[in-house]
Amino acid sequence: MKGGYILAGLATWWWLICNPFASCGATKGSVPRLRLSSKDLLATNRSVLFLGHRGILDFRSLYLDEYRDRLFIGGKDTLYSLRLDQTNMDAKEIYWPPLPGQKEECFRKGKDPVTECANYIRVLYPLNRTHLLACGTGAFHPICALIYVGHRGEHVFSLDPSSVESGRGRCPHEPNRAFASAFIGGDLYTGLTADFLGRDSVIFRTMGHRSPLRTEMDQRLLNAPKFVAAYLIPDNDDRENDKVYFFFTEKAAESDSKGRAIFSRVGRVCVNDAGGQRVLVHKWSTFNKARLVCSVPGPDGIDTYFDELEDVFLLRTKDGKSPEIYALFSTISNVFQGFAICVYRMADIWEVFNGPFAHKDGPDHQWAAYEGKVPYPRPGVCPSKTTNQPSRQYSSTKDYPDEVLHFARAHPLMSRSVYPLHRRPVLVKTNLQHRLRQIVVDRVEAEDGQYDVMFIGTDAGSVLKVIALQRGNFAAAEEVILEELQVFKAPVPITEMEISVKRQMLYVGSRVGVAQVKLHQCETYGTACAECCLARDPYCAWDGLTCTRYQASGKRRFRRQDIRNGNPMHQCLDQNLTVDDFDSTEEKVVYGTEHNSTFLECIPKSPQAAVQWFVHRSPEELRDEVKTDDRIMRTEQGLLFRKLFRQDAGTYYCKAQEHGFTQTVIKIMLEVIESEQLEQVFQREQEEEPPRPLCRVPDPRMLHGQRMWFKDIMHLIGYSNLHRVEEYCERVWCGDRQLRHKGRPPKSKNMLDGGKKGRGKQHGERNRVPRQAAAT
Ligand SMILES: *[C@@H]1O[C@H](CO)[C@@H](O)[C@H](O)[C@H]1NC(C)=O
Ligand SMILES: *[C@@H]1O[C@H](CO)[C@@H](O)[C@H](O)[C@H]1NC(C)=O
Ligand SMILES: *[C@@H]1O[C@H](CO)[C@@H](O)[C@H](O)[C@H]1NC(C)=O
Ligand SMILES: CC(=O)N[C@H]1CO[C@H](CO)[C@@H](O)[C@@H]1O
Repeated sequence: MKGGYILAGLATWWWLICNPFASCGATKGSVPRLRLSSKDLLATNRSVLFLGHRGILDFRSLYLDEYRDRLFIGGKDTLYSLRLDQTNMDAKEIYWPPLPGQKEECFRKGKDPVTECANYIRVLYPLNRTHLLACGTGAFHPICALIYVGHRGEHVFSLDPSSVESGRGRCPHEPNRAFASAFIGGDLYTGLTADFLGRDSVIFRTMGHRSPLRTEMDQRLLNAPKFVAAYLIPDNDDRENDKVYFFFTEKAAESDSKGRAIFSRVGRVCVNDAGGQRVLVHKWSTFNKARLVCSVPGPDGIDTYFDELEDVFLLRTKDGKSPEIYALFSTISNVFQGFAICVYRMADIWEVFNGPFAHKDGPDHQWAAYEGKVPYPRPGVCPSKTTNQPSRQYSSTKDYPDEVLHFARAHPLMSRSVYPLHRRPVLVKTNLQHRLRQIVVDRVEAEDGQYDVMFIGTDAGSVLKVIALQRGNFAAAEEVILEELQVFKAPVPITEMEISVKRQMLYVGSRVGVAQVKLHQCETYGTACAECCLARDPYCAWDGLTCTRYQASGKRRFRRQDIRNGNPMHQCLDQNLTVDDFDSTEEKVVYGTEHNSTFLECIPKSPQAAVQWFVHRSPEELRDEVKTDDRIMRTEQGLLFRKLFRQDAGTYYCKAQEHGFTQTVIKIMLEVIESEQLEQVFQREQEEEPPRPLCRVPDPRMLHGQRMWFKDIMHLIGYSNLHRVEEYCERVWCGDRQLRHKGRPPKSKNMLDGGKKGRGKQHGERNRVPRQAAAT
């Protein structure tokens, strides 16, 4: 059976790679339209970094407080409070180490003193108007405490030492193990392993006025689960029906592959569960779970499943009812690694929970839908007005008949699975260099409708901003990667993401720190209508003058946007489609020596653009497309002359073309130094002090696969004479730089003085509750 599965997987894998709709890595659509480095992001104020007071945060948790305009951050032995309404953020810190003796105890029990035996703050929730609840691992001895944060407008931050108590069941022992929690009405709901050895996997309710509850230790309920998220999602207006949903993966008992398979689940409990009276005392009596399926149909009818849940985001709708669930899945086998995002509707989840229970008569029987009589009240139904009728008074789960509780205990799993919207993922990524870890989604109003903009955090410190365009119900969605933001310079995994629609900001956490990143910065796309249009960013539109934030409710102004097609021909015809303003294009002068190689660099802002080179050799001649051959080659980074001739001198134009929009990226004046002229220079040079090495030969990697051409240059100059190589570089390759010799003015002015001229390159409410669920 297993062999068959792998083969099927392989067949589908090829299909995924080769199907243009399945967003292959090879198609242009899966290349980000704009890539911004962490330096770019900081320089343009797109992002602000907070790395703690000692340079490394060892970040674990955050709570975005929109009411107080503050950001609370939990790290290793520390808590921070930042003010979001001030540019300097005024960071305040609380030092909170493990209880005395716990560090030593942790070390004695064989844990790592540096990476484990500390108090990693993993739980942060608002308790009431003045206090936060914080819990940490306490060096494998979880602790909780109350933090005084003051009223709105004040910036106070202190830990109440008298409030420190055991955090067992509220916070994991481990600094990194996956866990999920939600704080609802003063009760903390957690899905975690609650013991030192990490064996007791359990869903808990603790703290508040409701009685503490837990799941029984029973593999039918939870089987080595990895918890991902927990949310309160009301069924309807009746608060008595409120349920908390847990999203996790676990070993799947019902799969054919003898318990090896991992399935993703959605599980739920009633908020007003009080446990049983004789059976299931202090245990959940309303727990049910169902499989979450996210798969791609293959051409042969065999699906590829993405079974490992990575992250879940609850996209709340305007009316607060029926949120949509965005889930990020992975599948990693020795055959292939892939990621998929599936969207689930609550209506589909409710239907599965209202459907048949999964049942198995004995070890030798198959799993099937339970067809016998289900006792009343149906297991999983919360006690409410419906169950509390004069004839049968079930006002609490404690009143439920033992028969109901026995049935519930034996049938936690639903027979049917939950399938995603359109029965397929909205996004599939297969041949990625990095893994996808986190997702948040913003539903954005654009000129032609609503778009769900996905922000996906990778394990390489970057965030992808993506939209999936659905064309009809059955076709696979088209993926458009709007931007790739390298939020952290280091390739660290992103472990937490939070969105503030109110502030139009993204909060991104990784081990090293937390970044505040603007959701959009429309001017980055460029200064022409076509550039704005090609960006296809639902946040941005051309207002007649610049690329700016699109405001659906704003004054009716001239606005251009084409997210569906990104076709500037339609949108910008009356605007200048060809930004061919030669005078204002950045101009460079490059010197090359006759008979030697030279390189003209041109990297368009959009990797999706096609490049064309034109040359204007003399005023009498017309502008001509550069003919490439063995001697003149086009590379991804520019134009390479293996051997330069006198007649190559002229002005070169690098033009980028994308969807009919043409733009001159750079204008390069190439001057050819004739060999005799050069000899003279070298002779004169020898009589004076040799220049300081300033060499800036293009990195051979830049020539990407063209390494041998670089070798050509070295060969021409001769390896033995390195001093001359440096001189040569300084004069020719660094032609766009002034020489900076101490107190010595540049010589041979006409040859050495190159430089950039002209203008510089343009660099490039809804009611939503924070994802860790709302407090009262
Ligand atoms: C970034 O913000 C700082 C401080 O607010 C400001 O001085 C600077 O001019 C801004 N830079 C840009 C490129 O907007
Ligand atoms: C919040 O809770 C703490 C601890 O129970 C209490 O001391 C404080 O008075 C409460 N604050 C408000 C505003 O209720
Ligand atoms: C188009 O370009 C020309 C010359 O480059 C300029 O004079 C004109 O104002 C531009 N028109 C628009 C609508 O931007
Ligand atoms: C400056 C320099 O290295 N010039 C070289 C250009 O190529 C010829 C051979 O074609 C060499 O002799 C020069 O030294």
